[in-house]
This record gives sequence, structure tokens and C-alpha cells, in this order.
Amino acid sequence: DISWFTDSMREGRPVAVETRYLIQDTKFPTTAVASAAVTVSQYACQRQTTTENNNKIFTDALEVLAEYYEFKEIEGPCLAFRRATSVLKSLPFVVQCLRDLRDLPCLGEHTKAIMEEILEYGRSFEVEQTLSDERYQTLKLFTSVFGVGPKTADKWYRQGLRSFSDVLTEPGIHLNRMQQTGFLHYGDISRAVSKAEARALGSIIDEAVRAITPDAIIALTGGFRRGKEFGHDVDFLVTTPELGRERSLLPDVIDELKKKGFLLYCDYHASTFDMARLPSFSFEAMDHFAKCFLILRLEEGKVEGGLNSSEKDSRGWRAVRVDLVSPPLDRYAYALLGWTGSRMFERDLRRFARLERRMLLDNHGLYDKTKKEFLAATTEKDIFAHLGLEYIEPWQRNA
Ligand code: DCT
Ligand code: MG
Repeated sequence: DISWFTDSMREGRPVAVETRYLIQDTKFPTTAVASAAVTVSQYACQRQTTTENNNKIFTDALEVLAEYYEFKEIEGPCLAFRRATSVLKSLPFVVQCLRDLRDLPCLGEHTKAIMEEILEYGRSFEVEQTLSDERYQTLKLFTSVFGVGPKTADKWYRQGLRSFSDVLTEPGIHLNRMQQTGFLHYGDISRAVSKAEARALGSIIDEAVRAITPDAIIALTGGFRRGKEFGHDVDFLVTTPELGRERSLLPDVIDELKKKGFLLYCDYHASTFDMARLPSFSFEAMDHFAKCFLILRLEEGKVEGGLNSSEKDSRGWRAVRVDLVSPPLDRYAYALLGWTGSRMFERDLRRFARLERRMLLDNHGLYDKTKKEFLAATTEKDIFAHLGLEYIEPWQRNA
């Protein structure tokens, strides 16, 4: 009986979106709901989101509010604005009036009010107020430093600090090694990394890893795998077919990079991965694979078309953030899916698995709670198939 559904749609009452999708999922005869059928899923992993954003004017505004609440550590509205932003990024059309939003999931009253303002005046008062908010501005500035998270930024703010020179001249402040490096290379690291620079780094990593083990497997992940033109860092997965060898691979690669003069900073985390301890999924936490957060020196000559640097810069090189992750080969597909992102896409894959399939997904694997077993996968397609999801290409995961 789907009359409750059509009635709700007619009356404009909100219908629980989970339920709406059950209708599409569970092979109901769809004719009865065809005209009311919701075509945009509430789950980012059921939407195709390329890098072409037709609604940037709205998403830029909503992202400011999401970040404002993130800095305030108020999770509900932060997530609500991020979900709304993600839905708008997936739309193949420009939103031109509120009516265009009628059947879309994840758009709350607050979001719609902001969008209405923008539709009418081209700007939102609340967003402009937020942008000029002193606390927002200061936390935005401080968190732009590598190694400074919202907690540290807020602590500095509450100590009355407002600028980098305030922080650097405050005698009571002890910067850790990561933060010292963050300030040292601030100009370079806060400047976007271009696709050409990512490619050049790919060759450097490839060469370093192959010098250690010629049969290594290297994959570009993160935003550049999703087809982005620019990123804040470059992410790679690095592994070998020899199970167990991946645990000691990164220290060797790091040594090689150091020997070749590329290494400016290295924060290495050894593997704590233990299949026997899974599933102990804490979903927002970092995965257990060996990984390192690096800053590498990239020479101008290695980059086709030159560095993405300011015109005055005559050093002939720049510093770039690079992440390397080294999963065992039998976890490769899960690690690749997890590290390809986007963060919203990953979040919704996990939420979809949990709520719609009684499965637990993270960067290590997929656990079926009904069958009480882990599901093997050698490719990302295997994982989508396990989840009963249509395959979404990496460049369609920019949710
Ligand atoms: N990721 C993860 N676990 C972490 C960090 C990241 O699973 N501890 C995933 C989520 C996204 C992906 O890896 C890449 O992370 P980022 O580099 O932060 O994001 P990005 O999409 O590559 O964006 P950017 O272009 O800004 O680097
Ligand atoms: Mg990245």
C-alpha cells in the first residue's frame, strides 16, 4: 500500500527519505509513483557528481555556514549544510527558483531560506555576517596552517590571538614539529597543487617506489583521481603483491626520497592493521594502514607548464603536501575506494551500507552483519556489487 506516500507527496508533507528510497530499491511496480518518483537519492553514493558544479553560488555560501558550525563544534547543522551542498553539486541544472528544489532530499528550512535570499538578492545576509565574524575569520586563518586543527585554533583564539604574528610572538605557545613546518612552508602549502604538479609528483613517487621493489603497485587517489584540476595535497596508494612486505615498504620509500633530496618533512605512522581485530569499526577514525604525511620539494623543471606559483617567486621549486598509504594487497580495493573520496561520498557509502544493507564498510573491508562474514573484493566494482549499488566512476564521486 503506497497511498500514504502519494498522499504525502500531494499534501507536500515531508516523507522520510529512507522510505522513499526503499520504494525504488525494492522493485515495487513503479508506475503508480512514476510522476512523484524522486530521482535524486539522499545518499551521495547513489548520485553522480562530477567536478562541474552548476550551483556554485549556493554551495559556496552553504559551505561557509557548514564551516562556521564545524568551528563551533555543532555537528547537526554542520552536517545538514554539507548534505545540502552535496545534493546541489550533483544537479545537472542551475537552480533558478525555489520550485526547482521541490523534490530534492536533504534541503532543510534553513538551507532553503539562504537559497531564497540568494535567488532574490544575489547574496545572503547571514553568510556575509558569518564571513565578517571575527571568530570565524580567525579560525579560518589558523586552521589554514598544516598541523593546526579547529581545537588548537580555538584555543589560540580564546587566548586573544588573532594573527600569525600574534601566535609566533606569544611566548606561552609551543608549536609542535608539524606546526613549525606548517608555518615554515605556509605560502607553498596554502597554494593549490595543480594537476601538472600532481603528475610530476606521480613520476617522483613511481621512481622512488620502483627503486625499492620493481613490482610495486602505485595508484593516484584523492581529489586528483576524481578529476579535480587543483587539490590541497596529492594522495597515493602504494603496495606490493608480496603480503606483509607493505608494512616495511614506506620507510624504504621515505629513505629513497630523502636520498634523492625530495624530503622536506615526514610524519610516518606504522601499520596497526590486524584483520583479526575487525570489525571494530569506528567510522570517522583514521584507518590502520601504514601511511605517511609528507612535504616534498618539487623542482620547476619537472612540471609541464611550470609550477603553480606567484610570478615573483624565483626559487625554481615549491613545497607540496603528499600522502602515501600502504595497505596489504588483499585490502587494496577497499583502501582505494576509501582514499578516493570525496569525504561526503565515503560518509554516505558507509551510511548506506549500515542503514540499507546491514553491512559495515570502512577503508579495510566490508562486513555483512546478516551473514556474519567479510566480503572479499579485488576491485571497486566488486564492492559496489556487494552493496547492490550501481557503479559510480571516480570522476562522478565529487559529492
Ligand atoms: N581519507 C581517509 N582517511 C583519512 C584521510 C582521508 O579515508 N584519514 C579519505 C577521504 C578523502 C580522501 O581520503 C582524500 O583526502 P583529502 O586529500 O583530504 O581530500 P581530497 O578529496 O583529496 O581533497 P583535496 O583535493 O583538497 O586534497
Ligand atoms: Mg587530497
